[in-house]
Amino acid sequence: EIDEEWWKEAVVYQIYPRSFNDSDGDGVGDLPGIVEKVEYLDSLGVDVVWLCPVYDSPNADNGYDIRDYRAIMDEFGTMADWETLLDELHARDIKLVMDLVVNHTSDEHEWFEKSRRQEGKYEDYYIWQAGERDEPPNNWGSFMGGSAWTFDEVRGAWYLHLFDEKQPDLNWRNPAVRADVKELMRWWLEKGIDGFRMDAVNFLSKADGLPDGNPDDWPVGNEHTYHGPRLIEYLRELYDDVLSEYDVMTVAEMDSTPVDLAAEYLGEGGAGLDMIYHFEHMHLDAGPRGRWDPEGWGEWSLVEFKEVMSRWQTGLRGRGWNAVYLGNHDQPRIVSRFGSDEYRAESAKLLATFLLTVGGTPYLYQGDEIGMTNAEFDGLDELDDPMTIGAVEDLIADGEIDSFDEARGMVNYTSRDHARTPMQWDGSPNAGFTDGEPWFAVNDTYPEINVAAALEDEASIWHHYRELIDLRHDNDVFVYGEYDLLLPDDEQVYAYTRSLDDETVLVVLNWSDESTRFSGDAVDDTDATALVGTYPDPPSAPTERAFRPYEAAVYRL
Ligand code: TEU
Repeated sequence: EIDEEWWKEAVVYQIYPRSFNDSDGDGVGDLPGIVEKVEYLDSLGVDVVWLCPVYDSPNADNGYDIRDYRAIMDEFGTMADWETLLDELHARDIKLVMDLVVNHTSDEHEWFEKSRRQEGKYEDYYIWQAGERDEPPNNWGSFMGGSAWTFDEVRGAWYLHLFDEKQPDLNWRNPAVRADVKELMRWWLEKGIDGFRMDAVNFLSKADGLPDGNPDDWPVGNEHTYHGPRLIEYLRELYDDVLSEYDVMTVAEMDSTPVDLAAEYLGEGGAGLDMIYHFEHMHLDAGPRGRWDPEGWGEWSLVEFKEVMSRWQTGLRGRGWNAVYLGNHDQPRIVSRFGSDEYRAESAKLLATFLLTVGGTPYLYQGDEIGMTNAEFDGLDELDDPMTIGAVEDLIADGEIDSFDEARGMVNYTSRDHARTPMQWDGSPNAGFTDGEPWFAVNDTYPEINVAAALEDEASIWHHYRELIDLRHDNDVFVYGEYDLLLPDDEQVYAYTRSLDDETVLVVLNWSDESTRFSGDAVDDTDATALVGTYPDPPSAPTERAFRPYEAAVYRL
């Protein structure tokens, strides 16, 4: 028995507001700019928008460092603009999910200002440690490079920041912190939002005693900060005291979550979360020492990818619901990573076919619907992302590399900045993103890769997304059907069926740049009909002839 829920049937579209659409010519995307594009989102057919942080912030991490949870960032507009956006989305039956960033605040948040001055109840709002100013409390490293500890001159003590030094970690052991978080969640829910994407929540509970971490890990100490002893209790408290009262969706970002642990976090029988972003497929192509290893990045195998995805598809059966994504604002572009720039259109359509036919709620990231690709960065001065910059600076400081040049390949493969170049709306200067000077350079592919061109071409990636979204909306088998992997050891073909009641669909993806046949011994395709294909003339039956490079097709059996 499957419980039907609106968020299981939804297609989610993620917006990174800074890079989406600028309405006032200051070079920064903004809320009125998104309002201008609501019609566009509706025409694509998405059901939910996940909006990355739009709160007041000094922008040490593009809004993931929040100064005031109840105010809108000046560059993005006003609360009235945000309300207009909510209304315009709701008028078209599109829901709005907000980013909830409560592992940390900005160091400019009022709570931190009071905490460093040890004012009243705020004294223990963050993770403070006494000690000498030249000896951090332990060896933990920050995601943004350097130590995870900064000595605060005002308080004369160290504070923990797993991310930038301007992102101090909140002390979740303190019930007053949890009460304040619950209050701000309720404040937004009462405004009528439809859910939260919960940022970095696997870090909320730190290990007792703050022990040193394995010095060879990245970041050092992560085994003591991921999935800490009280995490389930904290999540459950948010659910019991707030979330359970609203018909909203939650999706928690949780790096390094094995599927069995995910099952404990999901659902009313668990910690109450609806969905989790796991990262197992994000780790496949990292070097031996993680994402910022300048050696060995970029290698991954389809067999392993299928094993990971299938383990989650079947592992949550009856226990939870998947969130399916290939990219977001923290990852490189999906075509350049999991597809091929050379076979850009073909591979982008294959990736779309996968995202929209596999089990779980699909999350699309802005620009993927037109097949945007990675940019080319020639030096640190061309980058914005504090994580990439911190990683390269650490490699140089540790003597592992001498200069940016030795990290160039890695950066141009994996930097978070590839996802943050402005959205390419048309072929006019700055891709129609802004009339001013863009805050971040537009990818120079825009004369060819842009929304206007994609809308005009019936055979474009965009129209393929549109077709698949319709197909999913019209056929429950793509939402609720059981997933079964075929040919697990095939190095080129990813094929699976989805079955619901007496209906079975088959998805065949030639995930390679060479033609190959689908050896369909496992399925009976005598009555197969092609529903969607990525080339103009899909094989009429899956075994009829070879699949061309990156060719994908969906069949009803
Ligand atoms: O990302 C969290 C994050 O960086 C880790 O979960 C992940 O382990 C890392 O990306 C591995 O490469 C969220 C936001 O999505 C990100 O943009 C923010 O910078 C970060 O939190 C801090 O708020």
